[in-house]
Amino acid sequence: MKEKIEQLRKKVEEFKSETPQHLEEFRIRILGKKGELTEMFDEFKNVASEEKREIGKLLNEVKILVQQKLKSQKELFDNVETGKNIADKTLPANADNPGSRHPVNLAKNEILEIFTRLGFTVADGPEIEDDWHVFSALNFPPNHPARDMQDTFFIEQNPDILLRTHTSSIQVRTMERQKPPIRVVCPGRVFRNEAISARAHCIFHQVEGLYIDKNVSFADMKQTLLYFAREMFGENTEIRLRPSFFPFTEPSAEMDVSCKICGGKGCNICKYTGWLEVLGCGIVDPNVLEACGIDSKEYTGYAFGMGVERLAMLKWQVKDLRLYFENDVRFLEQFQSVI
Ligand code: 2NL
Repeated sequence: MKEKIEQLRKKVEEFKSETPQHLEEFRIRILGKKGELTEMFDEFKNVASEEKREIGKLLNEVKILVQQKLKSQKELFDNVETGKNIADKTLPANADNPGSRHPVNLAKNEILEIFTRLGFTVADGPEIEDDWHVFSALNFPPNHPARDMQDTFFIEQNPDILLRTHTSSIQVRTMERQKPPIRVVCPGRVFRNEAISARAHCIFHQVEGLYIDKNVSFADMKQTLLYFAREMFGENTEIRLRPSFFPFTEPSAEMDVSCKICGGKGCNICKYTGWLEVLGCGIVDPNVLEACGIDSKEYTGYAFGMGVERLAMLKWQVKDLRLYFENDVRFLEQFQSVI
């Protein structure tokens, strides 16, 4: 009897459950009606009275050991399930919940992938910038409203140090550093001193693009952006360009894509116009090229810029921009299946 108890003790000590079901089977095998320990307690009746004290003690010890084991193994599963895996840091991650990429990142990656397929490279730059790279080099007149405290975040009231309001500053740095031909896309966070609403946020993401070479035309830009629109929103997508104004491009345009929700018939997403505005673009103003050390008589170029949150809203029909900033897992986990 003593030997049987000892064998059971070893078995219990060595036991490690792989799944909650496995743990329950273990419990039944030991403590169930016909369980190994239950049967030993039954046999206890037949133990000689001089041995009862010793055997009884051993049996009770094993019973406590089994209960402790069941409790600690159950805790492990509970912790894994609730994500606070505090009991055993060496356990493998819970493969059922590997997390998901943020939709803004998914949209950004897709935009960058489309342009890199066309030969664009990706460039990066600082979020804290100076007036030159954000405004002056980009042909903003001295009294342009974007330079106002109301629109731009300045650092310690210093009018020369600010948070970039667009990623064009990366392109300015690229032009200063590199000779044409230049083909870059510049993703990044940008900052604007705006009230937060369903359509605007003070921090958001942009991707801008720049192409400079000899004889680059408006038609080149149009065809590249048509390719982009069809890759991003589907092969039947149509585009239209409306005249617009930016200080850094001339001529400038805004690009709409045909609404894929209603197929152009009109719905509440496109506000019954059949078109969705997705980006701004234009031919780089010669003043900008000259400011960045590029001969505007030899070279021309086009540029474009888009808000990543806005494209992500259109792609997945999200009506409120704030969802992209709140990080509510009930929203984020809906993007699990998107690569
Ligand atoms: C918009 C419009 C645009 C650009 C960005 C650019 C950059 C350089 C020179 C010229 Cl370095 N242009 N960028 C051009 C046109 C439009 O963005 O609505 N973005 C969200």
